[in-house]
Amino acid sequence: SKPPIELFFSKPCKQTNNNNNPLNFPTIPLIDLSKSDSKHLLVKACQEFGFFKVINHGVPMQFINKLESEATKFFSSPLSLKQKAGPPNPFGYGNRRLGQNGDFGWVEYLLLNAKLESDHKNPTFSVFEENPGNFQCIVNDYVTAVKKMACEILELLADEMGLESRNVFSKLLMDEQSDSVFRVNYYPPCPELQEYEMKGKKLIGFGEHTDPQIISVLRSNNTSGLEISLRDGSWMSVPPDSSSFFVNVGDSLQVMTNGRFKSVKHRVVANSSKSRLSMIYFGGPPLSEKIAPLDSLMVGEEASLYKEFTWFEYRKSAVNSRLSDNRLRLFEKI
Ligand code: GA4
Repeated sequence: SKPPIELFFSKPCKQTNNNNNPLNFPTIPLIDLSKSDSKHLLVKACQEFGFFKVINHGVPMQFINKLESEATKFFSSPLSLKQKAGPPNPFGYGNRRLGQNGDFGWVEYLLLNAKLESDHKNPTFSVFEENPGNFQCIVNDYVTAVKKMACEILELLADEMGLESRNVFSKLLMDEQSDSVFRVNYYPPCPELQEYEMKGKKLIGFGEHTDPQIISVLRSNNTSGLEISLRDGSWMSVPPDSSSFFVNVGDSLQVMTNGRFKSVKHRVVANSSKSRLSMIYFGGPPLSEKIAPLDSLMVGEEASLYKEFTWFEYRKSAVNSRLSDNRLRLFEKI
């Protein structure tokens, strides 16, 4: 059954408009990883936005391009073939349905385990007919490089904050048991979009949410669509840049920093003429890991803002939630 298109429209909402207020208009923090003074800016970006753009990231363009072209090939193949790689429970191909609780988006996707095993029998990969192992290798190369960058960022953050050791965050991603996910999203153009012309409404590709993990690293082609929610509740459109990465703080990092860093609410809106392709690495801890504010970060009598929980509990609660739910609220101390 095909869900009606009305389900994909957002309610009318406030948009940030830089013409109104050119002086106060916030810009997305830019982090140059090749510069030694980026640490301070990184911490500031995580506190103020929970979001930033990274250049000189060190991920070889060749890995990015290979993955982009394989993914594009996959999404342009017949639906019947793509469906052989689905449904995504928990991993595989998904179409319009997001999660298990009735969320929809104008999007197709591949959800993969980011664990780098050479499991060529993985049913998701068997649809890459001529050579399933090849796709696995391309994903492995890309994920390995992006994970390395994510760890570098997490180490710079720990360092700048003067934490007990610079790998307090990165060791969770490096752990063999790390519960990390990799996702490729394909947002097809929606020609009906103009027909609908619902004033103030937008066609939602991926509805508003925060990411539950520690850190998310996104790369997209040059089609716009990503928006982040600012403190005043307005939506700011993120200009796409295919040669850079965009990073956001996840709920778990917000908890581990006792709320100093903010997980950013974000969403993707559809485009009427161009397709958008994005690939996101979600760095998560092992399932048994206790997620709690780091001791070395608490000052004086500072108390934890959160009840104690493991990543297993948080992930379970996330899987049972709707996309737009405030998942952290359940774990906040009153
Ligand atoms: C959002 C971040 C990641 O894409 C994801 C998503 C997950 C899914 O697609 O299965 C969820 C969503 C995400 C949070 C709430 C639940 C679970 C869809 C959904 C409605 C893979 C993740 O870890 O959480």
